[in-house]
Amino acid sequence: LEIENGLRDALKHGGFKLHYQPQVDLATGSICSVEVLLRWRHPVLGVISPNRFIPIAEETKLILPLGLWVIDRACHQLRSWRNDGITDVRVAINVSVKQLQDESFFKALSSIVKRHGLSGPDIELEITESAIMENLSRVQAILKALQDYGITLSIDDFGTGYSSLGRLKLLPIQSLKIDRSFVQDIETDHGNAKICDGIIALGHSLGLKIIAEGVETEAQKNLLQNSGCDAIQGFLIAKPLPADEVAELITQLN
Ligand code: G
Ligand code: G
Ligand code: NA
Ligand code: MN
Repeated sequence: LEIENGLRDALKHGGFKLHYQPQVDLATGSICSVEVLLRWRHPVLGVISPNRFIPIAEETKLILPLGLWVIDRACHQLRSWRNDGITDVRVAINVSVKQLQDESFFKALSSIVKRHGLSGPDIELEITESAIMENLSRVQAILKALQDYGITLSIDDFGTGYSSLGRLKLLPIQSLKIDRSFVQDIETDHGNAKICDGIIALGHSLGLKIIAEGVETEAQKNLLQNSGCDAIQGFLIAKPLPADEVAELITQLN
């Protein structure tokens, strides 16, 4: 309850911040997208991870206004970067399945995007594999609407859920993000290296782009690149950073 009240208060009084973690296209070496990650410091409890407060926001439906706040601020930031001449990045925003199930979501999202002078293809949404697979029939229509609007969809934490090939093929998605747990020790764990290879081959056979999360070393990057992975994200490039710091990095690399 302390967290719930804290969330309500932070929504009202501007207690949240966004950080941005770059995703690098391995073919060009430049930053193609930045993942938007919510940050919150509770006035008494201190910094609380989204892993802890997002589930509470979902249970209490606070995820609906909070999710729209994230989309609005991320679009505002992207607009500001565009105005400063950073034209070649997109934002990847995490969404909860609770947001996708909300009937007013698409209209709210598209009006925010438009208000900032952006369009669907400027935005990527990330949704976890388990969330999407457990609610497949309930989210088909919204996913289709998002795709028609030009928004691309990524499956986050891929490999940790239970996607059948048949269901994966039916989803209007454009990319898979290999979960960090498979990437972490690919240099030493032969099994995990095989899993990464398998996800890359599977994804490519379905016409999907593959992003590896949690890449921390040059050796991991090289292994992934040799396996045909399209993009990487992780501490090797940068940790999640405040907007001004990520802009500096984009200017350097792109
Ligand atoms: O990098 P970090 O520890 O902040 O991320 C923890 C988890 O919280 C990740 O799984 C990430 O996808 C999730 N997360 C971060 N920001 C958001 C957000 O704005 N909305 C949702 N739904 N999840 C988020
Ligand atoms: O669930 P999701 O993949 O969105 O979680 C993102 C989380 O992973 C964030 O907490 C972020 O800080 C963390 N993260 C991002 N890159 C790395 C990395 O290279 N190594 C580790 N250990 N964590 C990372
Ligand atoms: Na994510
Ligand atoms: Mn992830």
